[in-house]
Amino acid sequence: MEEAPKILVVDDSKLNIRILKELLEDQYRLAVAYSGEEALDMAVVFQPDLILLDIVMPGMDGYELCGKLKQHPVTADTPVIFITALNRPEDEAKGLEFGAIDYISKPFNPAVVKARVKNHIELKRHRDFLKRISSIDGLTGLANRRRFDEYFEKELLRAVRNKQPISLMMLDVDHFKAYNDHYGHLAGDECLKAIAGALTRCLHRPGDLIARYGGEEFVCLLPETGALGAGHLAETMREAVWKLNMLHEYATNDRRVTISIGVLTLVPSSAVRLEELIWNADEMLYEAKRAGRNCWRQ
Ligand code: GH3
Ligand code: MG
Ligand code: MG
Ligand code: MG
Repeated sequence: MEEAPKILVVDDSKLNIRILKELLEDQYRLAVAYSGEEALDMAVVFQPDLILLDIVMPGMDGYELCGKLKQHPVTADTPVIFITALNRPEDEAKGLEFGAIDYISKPFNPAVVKARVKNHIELKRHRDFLKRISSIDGLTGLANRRRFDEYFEKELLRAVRNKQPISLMMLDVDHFKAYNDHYGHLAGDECLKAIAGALTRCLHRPGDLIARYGGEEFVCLLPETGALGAGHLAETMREAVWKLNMLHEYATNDRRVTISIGVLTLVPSSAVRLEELIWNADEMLYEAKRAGRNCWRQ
């Protein structure tokens, strides 16, 4: 069963909180905060699907809090609904300008509040879903190239800042055209899924990312990993695919499905460009292909 959506209710009045709690607690998981300052910390930890926000509070008011939430990477996409006694149009306009998705004036009608909350949470879930699938490769379930490029860009900057090495691997299935030609495209797809699974099981560090880069090519990014570690992992991955023991009668060498890997390690300078690194890792992959496939080069 799907877990109930989470709502953070922010209001300095205990009475208001109690009313909203009674209205919503049977359908949602609720957290409450009595001030803007408290809400800011809580929103980051609790990660609600929606925030119901009062405006007039001592200390940080609702507008200011809303602006801060919209600037924080964790809460920027969390919908905020103002629920407030301020009922002039200019208050409402200001609330919406601060990034709120909706504005409800008190006294409110409970059924209307419930309906608006429900609609906004559905929209949020739909947005989350679209965001998730836009970064995933449909066949293998790995990250796709878009996600990889985004991550790579970020990690490259971090490596430059921290003067840490970073390693990049390009992995390509050997003689895959022959595999498709002889076993059919569907079998080819199954083969790619099995390889994706085997490669994923080789990774154990949270910062490592493997993605499907295109067709039968995968790419792997290893932050804070030097040449030795990357070489070890390349060998582990090569072996993992070999051990899948998938018959490939038309492979020139081993009669099973294998991969070749190009490995690149560097401590990047700020001048380095992503395309250049991919190109260099590709060169290493080409070396591995020339050396007979089912091997890695760095
Ligand atoms: P090499 O060992 O030099 O890498 O040879 P190769 O045959 O693997 O390389 P080539 O680039 O000639 O062929 C890649 C093949 O991968 C061609 C294409 O039909 C197949 N392919 C690419 N994407 C998919 C896919 O999503 N599913 C399936 N089944 N096949 C794919
Ligand atoms: Mg108040
Ligand atoms: Mg290829
Ligand atoms: Mg290939």
